[in-house]
Amino acid sequence: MTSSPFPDNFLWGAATAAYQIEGSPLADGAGASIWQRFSHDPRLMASPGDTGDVACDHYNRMESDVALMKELGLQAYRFSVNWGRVLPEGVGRVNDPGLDFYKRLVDALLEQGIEPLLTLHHWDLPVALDDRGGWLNRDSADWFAEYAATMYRALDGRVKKWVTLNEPWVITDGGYLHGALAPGHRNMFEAPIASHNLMRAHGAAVAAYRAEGAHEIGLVVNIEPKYPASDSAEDRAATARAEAYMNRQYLDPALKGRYPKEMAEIFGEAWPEWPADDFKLICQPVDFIGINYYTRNVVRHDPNQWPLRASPVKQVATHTTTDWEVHPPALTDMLVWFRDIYGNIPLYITENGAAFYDPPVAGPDGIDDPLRADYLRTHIAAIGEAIRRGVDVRGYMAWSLMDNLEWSLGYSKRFGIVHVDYETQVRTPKRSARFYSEVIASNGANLG
Ligand code: PNW
Repeated sequence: MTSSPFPDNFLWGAATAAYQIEGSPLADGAGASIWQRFSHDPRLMASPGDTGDVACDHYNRMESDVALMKELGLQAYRFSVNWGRVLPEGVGRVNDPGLDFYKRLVDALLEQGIEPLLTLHHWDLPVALDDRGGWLNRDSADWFAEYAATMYRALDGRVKKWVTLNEPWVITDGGYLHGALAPGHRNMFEAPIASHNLMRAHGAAVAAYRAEGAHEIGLVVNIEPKYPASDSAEDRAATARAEAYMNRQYLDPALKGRYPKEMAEIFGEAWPEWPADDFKLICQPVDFIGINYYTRNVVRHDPNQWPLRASPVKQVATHTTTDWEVHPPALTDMLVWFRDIYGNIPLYITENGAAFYDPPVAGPDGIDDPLRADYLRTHIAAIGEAIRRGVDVRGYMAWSLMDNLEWSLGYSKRFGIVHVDYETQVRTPKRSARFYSEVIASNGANLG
């Protein structure tokens, strides 16, 4: 028997995102998002034909989904708001039926004693704003602050924990540099501008929230620890570039008011001079940082990899069906790394989980997913180890509450602790969900 390293008020929950689960993307007066447009273009989707039109039909099944969360013993639920449901043109006119969906969701959660963690933006930018340049337009900071203020006025007090952006790195790397995600651009000159405007939008939303009388607000980033493949100077420099690009490009400006020096080296002539005043807006005090952790990377120098000149070295290890190495010690390392570089800011693990093969239909005995249950166990234990080493981690959100649309990879990648049968919309908690319920009930004791 080992006692639990997790504090008594540690928050155990699960996470989702609007476009991945809701369905009914245009219902009740909602404006379309860039994911609506992207997923309906089969040339762009790696999984053509999969769209968010129905997804998990959560928009129509919200009450029973909240009841399921209660049954699993979740203490918190992280979800995102589809901006265009609330503001169909992105700014200006508020669409009350859309806003009402999120009010009803928050009320249902609070009624069950489940704490809402609200993410304002998880990638579904309204097309009306994309048509005005999206994140390439400097006005996007004002658009986002207006949207944020609309949400605070509607839900503040009932929602205490707010997230501005989910994973700005994925938005720009996928959406503006490599084109694998909406809006599907492939442009080295656009990527830094989109990143910078996302960070300005984050700062403007934090400032708007302070003006409304804030509770708690934070930024969510994805962090993938980078380890050099060898001790050579070239591999170490490649690792430093990879770490700056993926892990520090957003945290450094938000928490230190500047970009890592490697950014100019990576982007060359595409890296602009930024107005000094912008960093005052970007570097607003935040109450917490949310970290999404899935995997690590072992990195080697690779002159043919554009623009990083670094590439991952595949390890002999278990890999998920998204081909991500399972390596829990890197989660402990990463949390200690964060504290050493940025200070002991309160942290939440806002996503962690794994896609493994599960059948499309649950059998009579449900879904047995030992690899996912083991992924959760070993990663939660790795967080416990970081807490023992003094890192201030306050909560854990499993990704994901249920199987859902894995963006351009579609429905074949199942990340849920609850299985979804997409023909019938029947939800079946997997063995991993039952395991997680026990973790919650024991507050993370005895994980090995
Ligand atoms: C996150 N990477 O995306 C997102 O927040 C979720 O919406 C998504 O479903 C989940 O992780 C699983 O993919 C990421 O390449 C996508 O490092 C890509 C990366 C990281 C996170």
